[in-house]
Amino acid sequence: MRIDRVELRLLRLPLVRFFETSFGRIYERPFVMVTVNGEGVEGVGECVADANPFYSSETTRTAWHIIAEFIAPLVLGREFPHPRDVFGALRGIRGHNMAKAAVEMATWDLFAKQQGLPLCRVLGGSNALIERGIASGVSIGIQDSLEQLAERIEIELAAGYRRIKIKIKPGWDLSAVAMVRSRFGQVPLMVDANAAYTLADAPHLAGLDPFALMMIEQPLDYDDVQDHAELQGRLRTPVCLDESLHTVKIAAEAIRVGACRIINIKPGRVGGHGQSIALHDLAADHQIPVWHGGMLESGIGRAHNIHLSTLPNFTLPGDVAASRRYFSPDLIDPEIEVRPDGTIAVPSGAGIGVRLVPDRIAAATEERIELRASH
Ligand code: OSB
Ligand code: MG
Repeated sequence: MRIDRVELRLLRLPLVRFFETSFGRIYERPFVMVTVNGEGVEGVGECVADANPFYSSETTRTAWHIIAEFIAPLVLGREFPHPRDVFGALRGIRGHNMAKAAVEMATWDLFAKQQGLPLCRVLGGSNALIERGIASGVSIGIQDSLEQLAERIEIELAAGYRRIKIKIKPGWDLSAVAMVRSRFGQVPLMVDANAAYTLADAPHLAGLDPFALMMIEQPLDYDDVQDHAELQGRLRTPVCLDESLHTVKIAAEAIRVGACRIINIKPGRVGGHGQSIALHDLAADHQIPVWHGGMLESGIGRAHNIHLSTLPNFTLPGDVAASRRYFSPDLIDPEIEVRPDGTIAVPSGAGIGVRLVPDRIAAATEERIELRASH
């Protein structure tokens, strides 16, 4: 596989509804779309960095800079035997996993298209999950009132989703969970704090234990492992790590010290599909279940996530949901839909297997650059 061209587009799409986490409320999603071309075939990827550095240190602007100035020169004109070799070729660049992932994932799409295979087959998806489809859950942001939260949950359960995740922060935690349990009974439920607490809150967080949550996601600092291990020792609720696990090595450390019993995998956070497969396999070796996280992706990133979610240790429903919860219209047609049984079909065409709509991409594009191999 030889990469001859890299195109970057800065796109902006309005969200169907605002999304609020412990670090703030957003109404639109800017992101970088990456297209790579090689030997007449094209692959696409989506950079999940947002406008602000609140989830992680990367932003759409840092990703643009790092891809254009540092990543593209390392991949252009170069021959890669396999897309799993791309991440290693970028090892001289410290961090910037979201920027790396966007390019790396585009090369997987390109490679799968060259092979004429759906991406899930190239990634190592299990036949059972490819045939059944992936189990879908929803992530519901912080709302203005418990009544509005109840309305949202009602709509999502009616659509078939297999588990509810609610975002929490100090002041919007125990009361929200208590409301969900009293209105919706034993629905599969988890919470995500996006690093809003400290170890001093352990007694407060233990107040969640009686609600039998599937897990609490990233309660403590975004790069912490040790305090999470301490916290897990004081909670019955399983701790799941998201933000903290930005490398496979840190995930190994987290497993060793007992900082998490469940792992959220987002390819953007770890540097792409290759690192996600490594993290998936590490977790499987330790009997740690994984699920696929979401970053409010457009149909491009969403399709990538669906394919990755077919690996066999993705045994819990992910945050990979229907397009229409986020963007209307999305950049792809047909859009990604959830079926009444709460599963999403795996696209069967070559590569990510979804059709991009050029007019919609053009209309959402604010900036565009093209980089080519010089030899
Ligand atoms: O922590 O999982 C998270 C969205 C943006 C940034 C971080 C997170 C999220 C979500 C949304 O929870 C998941 C989705 O629906 O795409
Ligand atoms: Mg999270």
